[in-house]
Amino acid sequence: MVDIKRLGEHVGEVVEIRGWVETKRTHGKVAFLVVRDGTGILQCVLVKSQVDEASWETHDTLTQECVVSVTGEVREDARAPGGYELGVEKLVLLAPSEDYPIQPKEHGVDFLLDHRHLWIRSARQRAGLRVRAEVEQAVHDFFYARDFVRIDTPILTGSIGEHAGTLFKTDYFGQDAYLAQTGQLYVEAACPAFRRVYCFGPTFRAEKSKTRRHLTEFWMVEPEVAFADSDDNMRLQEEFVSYLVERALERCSEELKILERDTSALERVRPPFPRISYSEAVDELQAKGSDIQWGEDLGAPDEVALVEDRDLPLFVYNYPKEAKAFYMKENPEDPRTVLCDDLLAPEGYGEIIGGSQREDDLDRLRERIREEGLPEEAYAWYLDLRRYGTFPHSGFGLGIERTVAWITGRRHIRELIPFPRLMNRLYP
Ligand code: NSS
Repeated sequence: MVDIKRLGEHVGEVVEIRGWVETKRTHGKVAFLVVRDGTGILQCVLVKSQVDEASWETHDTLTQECVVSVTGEVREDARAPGGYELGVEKLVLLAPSEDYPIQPKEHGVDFLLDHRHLWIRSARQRAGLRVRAEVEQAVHDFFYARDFVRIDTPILTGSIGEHAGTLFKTDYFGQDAYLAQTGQLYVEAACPAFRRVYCFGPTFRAEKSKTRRHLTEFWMVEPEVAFADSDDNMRLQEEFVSYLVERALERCSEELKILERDTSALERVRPPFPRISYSEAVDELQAKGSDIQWGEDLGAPDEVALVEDRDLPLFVYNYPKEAKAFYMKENPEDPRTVLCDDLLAPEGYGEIIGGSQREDDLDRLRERIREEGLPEEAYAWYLDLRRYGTFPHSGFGLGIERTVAWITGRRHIRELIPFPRLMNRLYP
């Protein structure tokens, strides 16, 4: 048995492939099957006079998504998808598939999400998920090449990582535990051990919003670097994002074509990215007619308005303290603000990264924990990091689904995770 992807190495040979039937067309004594084996799709041509009777009879019974074994000669054919076709000699049905629910017609999105376990076989879903897998691989390659050590952080935690409002709480042998909103506090602890670290895993937020940008379970990559300030942090972000885009362009051109992504905008994504301060952003938004007031966090429409005339991702830095998390370092030049940044993707995709320099002063950090009303006991270990050899450090979190939605040009991030978890969806 050979992979469809490798057929180029077998031109002129008789090979067997196994896979799922996508379509079948019969014109009198000739039939065309399109078979998918997970590595590619292949057109298989059956001529009644050239196959045994059993094979021809079998072809008659084939339905969408049944599994077949097809044996035949590999022929080069520029018009065929993938560039090759199979001149069938033998066809065997390996498993039936009756009344496949997803038909080649328009289905409502709820129906498709209810059938997500089958929907992921469809061409566009496959393309999106393959880009995701490439981007994930690129994440590891990027950090590995730069001497980062990967740290796997816990999913069950006792301290709140971001904000109390979106916690999934569970009982941990009589104690409260939370599903991790972030791995950040733990990569900060690993920083003095390895200097450059990152974690990459699922994170959880009980988001009560049903937007196209929110999942309750999403994957986040979070690097943390010792002796890096907020500027260094933004430089790492622009290099990182440019690399992810470049890798997708380089290795997923077929998939981006299937998704009808206009890649010209992506090709321009190179460092440096423009930067504006939060205060400048507020001025810009007010000039555009928004009623945002200094101090408020930017909403999704604000983010869209800021990027609409720009074709590169945009950094907005140094937000007001009250709009951001407790661990961010106060800006010495304007204590109303913190040393942080959000990276907004172009084309209306909004925030894909949140990052900051961390508060490294023990007393200030303790004060912030108190101000936020967080339980200090749960952060004793985190405060220890400032007690025993504190150091300036910065890091950020990039949301994989939002990033891949932007790269693939898909509107809704739920399509870029194999099995999305949304406020009203735990099935399948
Ligand atoms: O809340 S963040 O802005 N930042 C953090 O969690 C920090 N602890 C990261 C760090 O500095 N190590 O989230 C970071 C990114 C954000 O920009 C989005 O791209 C993504 O995580 N994110 C989400 N994606 C999908 N769904 C939801 N609900 C979501 N929330 C954040």
